[in-house]
Parts: sequence; C-alpha cells; structure tokens
Amino acid sequence: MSGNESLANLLREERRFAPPAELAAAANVKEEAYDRAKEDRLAFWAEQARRLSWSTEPTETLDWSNPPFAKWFADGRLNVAYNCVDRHVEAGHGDRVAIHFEGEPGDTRTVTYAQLKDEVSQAANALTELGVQAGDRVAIYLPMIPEAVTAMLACARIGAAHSVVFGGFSADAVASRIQDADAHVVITADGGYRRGAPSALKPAIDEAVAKCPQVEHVLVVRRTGQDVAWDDTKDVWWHEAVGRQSTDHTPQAFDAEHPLFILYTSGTTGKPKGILHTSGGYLTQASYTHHAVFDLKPESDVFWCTADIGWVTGHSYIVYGPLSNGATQVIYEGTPDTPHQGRFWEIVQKYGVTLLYTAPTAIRTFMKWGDDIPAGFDLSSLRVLGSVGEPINPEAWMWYREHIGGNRCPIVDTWWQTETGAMMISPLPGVTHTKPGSAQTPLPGIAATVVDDEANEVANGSGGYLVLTEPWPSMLRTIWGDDQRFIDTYWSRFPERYFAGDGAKKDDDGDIWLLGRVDDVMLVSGHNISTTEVESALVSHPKVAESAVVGAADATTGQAIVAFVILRGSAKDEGEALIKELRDHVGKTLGPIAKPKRVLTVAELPKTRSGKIMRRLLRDVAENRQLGDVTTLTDSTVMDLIQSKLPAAS
Ligand code: 6R9
Repeated sequence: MSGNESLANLLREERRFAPPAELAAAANVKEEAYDRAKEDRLAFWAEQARRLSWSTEPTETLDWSNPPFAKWFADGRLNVAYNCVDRHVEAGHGDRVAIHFEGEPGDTRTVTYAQLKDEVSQAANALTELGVQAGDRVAIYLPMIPEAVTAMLACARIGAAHSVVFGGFSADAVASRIQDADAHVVITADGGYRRGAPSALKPAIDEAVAKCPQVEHVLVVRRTGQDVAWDDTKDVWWHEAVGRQSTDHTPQAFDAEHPLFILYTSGTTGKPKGILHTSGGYLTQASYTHHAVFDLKPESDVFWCTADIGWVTGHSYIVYGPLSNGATQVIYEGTPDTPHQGRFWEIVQKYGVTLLYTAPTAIRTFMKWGDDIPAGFDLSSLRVLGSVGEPINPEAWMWYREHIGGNRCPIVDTWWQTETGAMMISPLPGVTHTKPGSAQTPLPGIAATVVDDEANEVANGSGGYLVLTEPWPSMLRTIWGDDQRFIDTYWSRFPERYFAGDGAKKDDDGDIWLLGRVDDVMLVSGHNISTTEVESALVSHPKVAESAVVGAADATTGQAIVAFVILRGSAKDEGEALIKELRDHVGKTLGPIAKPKRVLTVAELPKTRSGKIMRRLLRDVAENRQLGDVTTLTDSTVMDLIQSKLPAAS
C-alpha cells in the first residue's frame, strides 16, 4: 500500500445543511465549546465531570503515567446509579417519566423516576441478599423490558460490574461470556416477544449454567408466562426475590475507576474481547455527549434509541446517558415490522418522540419498504435524528432527512465503538453545517485524525486510517483479564495512537468520512477502494435500497469488485438491463476503476445481530469458498439464498 493513496477518495458530496436557526439559538452546546476544549482539554473534561454528582469531587483529571492504561478523575468517588436515578428525585423530578415502555404485543408501562428509584433499590437489596458484593460480576440476559434497565442500575448501585449478553446469542456464547467474567449470578427472563410470538430465553441460560458450575443463582423475570424448567437450588423468580424487598437502599460511593461493566465484542477472529469500562470517566462522557449531540432538554424532549440494551449503544444511550441527564425515553421490545411496517412511526406519533437514534441498516430497510409507510404517520414532533453503527450512505441520509425528518431536523451521524464507550466524532445539531454521509468533526475534547501507513497525518483530500491521538474519559480501560491483548489490538499498529480499525478520509474542509473496517478495503489494479464508497454510489441509484460490496480474488486485477444489491420496494428486477444500468451508474459516479465486475440482486444481506453487514461471508461466496463462521448472523438461511443466486451471475 502506498502512503497517502492508502484508500481511494472517490466520492464527491456538495450538499450542505445549516442548523435550524431556532435550535442553534437555544442549543445546549455552541461553537465556543470547541475552542474551550482546544485551549485546555483536561479542564474541559473536568468541567463536564462536574455535571455529575460526586460524593468526593475529583481534583485529578487524567493520569496517563502508564500508557495505554488511563485513569480519569481517580481521586473522585461517586455512585453511578445515584446519578441516574436518585438525584433527579431529590431535585423534585420524581414524577417525571423515565421510561415509556412499549411491549411488542402492545402492552405498555410507564415508569417514573420515583418508581425507578424504588425498583432499583429493591433489586439492589435482592442482589445483596443473593450474595453479590462490590467487585463481583453479574451476567444479564434479558429482552428489551424495563427490568433490563433496573438490573443494570442495581448492579451499578452495589458496585458489581454487569456483563450484558444480547438476548439473541446462543447458549454457548452466553456460557463463554459467563465463564470469562466469572459471574456467579445471572439475571434472565422466561422469554420475550419477537416477531409476534414469545421467544424463550431461559432454556439457553439453563444450558449455559450447566457448563458454568460457579453460577449460584439465576434470577428470572416473568415476561411471557411460558413454561420454564426450574432448578430449585438455583432459580428464583424476580417478582418474588425483588418484590418483597424494601424500597430503601443507601447507595455507597465507589472510586471513579471502579469497574462498571464488561461488554463483549465478537470481533472477527478468536475469542470475544471483554471490553472493560469504569465509572466516573465513562459516565462523564456518556452523559455529556447525550446532552450535546441530541441537545436534550429533559423537561420537554422524548428520546428514543432503538438499539438493543445488549449492545454498547443501549448501554450508553438507553441507560447511562439519558438517565444521568434525567431524560424521558421510549423503550420498545420488538421488531420494526411487528405487527406492521409502520410500527416505529406509530411509536414516534404515540409518544411524541422528539429525538430519534437509530442505525443505517434500519434506515435502508425503511427505504426498501417504501416512502408511503412513514408518510402515514404524524412525525412532526421530531427535532434531531441520530445515526450509529455503520457508515450512513449519503442517499440513506437524504431519505432519513426528507421522509422522517421532514427536511427540518438536523442529522447527527455519530461514530464511536464499544471500546470508546461514548460518541467520539459527530456533528453538533446547533453548530455543524452537516454533509450527508459524514460524521465530520471530533466532539469537543476529543482528538481524532486520519494517518497513512507510516503514521503520518494525511492531508485534506486523502484517505488512510482513523486514529485517536489523546486519551478520552470513556475509553476502555483494558480487555478483561488480558492487558497484553489490549495493547496488541489497539495500541501497536501506530505508536502512541489508538487504532480504531476503521478506514477514513479527510475531505477538502478537513471533515472526516468513515469508510468501513480496514479488513474490508478492496485492492483493484493497485488502487485501494473502500467498500463504503461503492455501496453509497449504488444506493444513490433510485432503484437500490441497500448494497454490500466485496473484493473477490481476480487473476487480472488482483481483486474484482462484486456487488450485492437489494432493490427498493417499488423497483422491478429487469435482469441484465438493470445490472448494466447499475454498473454504469457506479462508473459515472465514482469513475471506471470502481465499476463492479459483477452485480447480484438479492433479497437480504448477511448481518450481525447488531445490524452490521458481514462482508467476510459475501467474500467467501464470491470466491466460491466454504462459508466461514456464521454463528453471529441474525439469520443463516440468508446465505443459502445468496449462494443459490450465484451461478446465474457468473
Ligand atoms: C457504536 C457501535 C463499532 C464499529 C466502528 C465502525 C462502525 C459505528 C459508525 C460506524 C461509520 C458511524 N461504526 N458508528 N461507521 N459511521 N457513525 O456501533 O459500536 O458495535 O463496537 O461497532 O461500527 O466500523 O468501528 P460497535
């Protein structure tokens, strides 16, 4: 790979959107925040830490004497759950709704901050009774119900680190995570509702616990009422063990660097990495970014993050960010098309959602379903729209703006990772002139840039690797039990830089564009081409809703571009004519070098359970190889369908 050409820089985007004047005038965070943070980054973060309530205020900000092991606010002490619940009640907001819960079958629950305080206190007392102590780990395997929030906060309240495992993971995946964290207590449910039917959770826990002899207690929430196997020596019902507890519980303060949670990232190879986050720095940044990037006004806004609580987005922007800010939010249990494809928009209308945070994969699915579906609902309450999880294609961004945001709401495309703990690169809705498809600017207090192979910062207009150049409060502290892997994975590729694993470019204004994981970059006739840019060119064709692009081994060009596309609901598959049209469209948009050699129309794409496209599997298909590990796929039959398409196309 040659220096500054390490990633092609093909896409040109000229559209710009100024922040709405009214929002800009009343914005929580204005332009001057960037200047203040630039002047004194540590003073800026010390100021944000004071947005929280500490039992001992920190006098130290950052200890970076032993890099890459950071300590933030190390002499401060606080209780994270107190910050998310009690202090709002003490400030007189006990009657404010914390959670509007919408179950998939249509059942609802409203939880105020005062009720949440009582329930978290009861759950904390129950966990203590089950023997959980500060410093222990508790595994949580729950559907998207209010008890998931309560359980996480109850752990935080007593200083036990939670390890939430996404409810869609298999018994083996749960078992390996319980083992790695050495959890002795597990919190689960009989099941949850998914696609119109109860879906069991407890059998997977029973199977996992059979392999984890150290597990002493399994606390089971009754959600669906389905039959469950019961082991009297371990299993206890939540409504019995928690329900009978006192609602009084005095939160104890813990050190800022006390572990708050472990969250496993699947990674592409090897055993899952347990990403460790601690208390004070994590909460400072989760809280500040939620306040700044969504411009949250807790008295009037209704926030809705559609992620599952099993992912970092759910941790930081359902639990810790919104609740530390005293927000009112929606939690929805189910899928976007149950019982109809307008369910999300019906929820926005019903609760008057003002701030919406979702993923490009969902937005592209809505595009595929058609414009008329959101058009049937009143979405005028919306004020700021967020995106996270993957690069958002400019046309998906434009669709989101027009069909969901009524051409009125700023879009914040937020780049961050499980490892970064909170948002890192994003527009600010009252400041940034946004560009469709770009995350644009490191947030105030964050230092990020793009470097070439030799770790030199690239010039504007060039591509390379995204790196973070200064420690940040919510950074991972290590990989649980494996400091060396922490160093090797993130801090070894470039000296003294955190390597995020993502390709990126800087445009002529110096704004950052994310180009996908570096493992996915294609090398075509000596040019590095990003999958994201070719996918965005395809999605800019009016007939295409979604696409995934991979480089397949090719005798002439090294790699050849193979594109898989999903058509929009209204588009017809016109066979060869359409394929030629799409290839020509990419050639015209990006240049002849980026023209896919093959284009296949498919009904679905392989995605991880958090909605990210798994290009690795498509590469296996395109190179006629046996498929690699498919265990993290949402639906493995998708691959059979795609493979059956192949002979016709070659
Ligand atoms: C929060 C989350 C992290 C990876 C990250 C990158 C991709 C996330 C993005 C984005 C482009 C964005 N990613 N947000 N790419 N633009 N706005 O998703 O965490 O599950 O750990 O994934 O997701 O590739 O490195 P996580």
